[in-house]
Amino acid sequence: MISKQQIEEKYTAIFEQAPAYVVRSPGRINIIGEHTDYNEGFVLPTAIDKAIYVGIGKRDDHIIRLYAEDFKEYFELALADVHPVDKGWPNYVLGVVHQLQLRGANLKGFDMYIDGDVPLGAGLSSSAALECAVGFALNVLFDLEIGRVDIAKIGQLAEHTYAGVKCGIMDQFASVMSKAGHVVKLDCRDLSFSYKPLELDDYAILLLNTNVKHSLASSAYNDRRASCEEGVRLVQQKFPEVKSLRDVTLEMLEAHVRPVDMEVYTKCRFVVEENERLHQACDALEHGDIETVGRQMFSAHEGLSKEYEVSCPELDFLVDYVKSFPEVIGARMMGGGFGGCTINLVKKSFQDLLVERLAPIYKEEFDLELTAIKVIPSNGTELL
Ligand code: GAF
Repeated sequence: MISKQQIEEKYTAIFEQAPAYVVRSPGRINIIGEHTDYNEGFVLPTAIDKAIYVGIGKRDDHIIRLYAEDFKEYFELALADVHPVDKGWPNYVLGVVHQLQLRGANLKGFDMYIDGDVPLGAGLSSSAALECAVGFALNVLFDLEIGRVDIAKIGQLAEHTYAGVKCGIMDQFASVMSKAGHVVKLDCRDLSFSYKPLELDDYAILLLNTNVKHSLASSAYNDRRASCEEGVRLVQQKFPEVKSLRDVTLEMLEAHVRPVDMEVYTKCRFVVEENERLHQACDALEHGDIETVGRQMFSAHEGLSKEYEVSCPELDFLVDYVKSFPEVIGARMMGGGFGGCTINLVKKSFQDLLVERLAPIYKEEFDLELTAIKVIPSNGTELL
């Protein structure tokens, strides 16, 4: 946790006056429903108690000045000259500014200080958290009167245009809309949603961070999305009413995609099955049947690894290893893939022992540290 006072002090030291506002925008986990969001399916995420924090204040000119604590770096640009830059992190701010400009928002210059405790590259959506923090902060600073869901959509568009990842809406929606102690069941077609209490009895959610992010992540993500669109295009030749994989059945895939393109078929089948797994897990959660939730998580990992092919040896190793313990009832890779964290449903009393046993074995196998992260389902973006 980073306090409001810490952000205010740092901001003041850098920009020589106090910030007008401090905003906290969290990272997220997702219980199940991976790569379903951009196929208009369902997801089951929630925000966590790790967040990006920004301090923001107005300037008298039309300059944007940024400081990122993680990189100890400044960045400056005129509002009239906003464009994607080579350096990574400013793009998440500039992308949001650009989207607001496209909507005709009346922005002036501002100073922004950025800090956070969401581990970067761990698949916990630090980038979405930053986009939403920026959108939320500019909204209050310039009285833009933009609603929360629109802030999420602006963040998603920023990711498409300034980070080059054609992501779905899950991460930004979870960051902005989550409610403490609950998961959000989100229909990514019309963005209708409901909150479900996350009651896990004797179990806890434990994240295991592989501490790797393989470089093909963004391009492979966009490739998977393209495969899904190709599958839809093939089905549409027979069923023009089909809009996305959400409307597609396994029978349709079998008849109209499999004979044409086995690769596309396998990817699409994963998405259709994953959406089904989500519904079953969600029903089980509502009935307190945690074991079924866990089983669905294990089978989601199988699909993500073998069919959708977005896992990596480090993630597969962690999921395989925990399977041998009766105290771990579910585990899978989480998020886009190719690194980051696994999400595990573990008996509360067994969490520390599990990490103690697993960390040296993981180190031996990959020469990498394993980091365990205990998370608490938390509220979405807020003004501190
Ligand atoms: C990434 C994306 F940003 C999300 O939109 C989602 O597609 C996820 O990967 C996979 O479920 O986090």
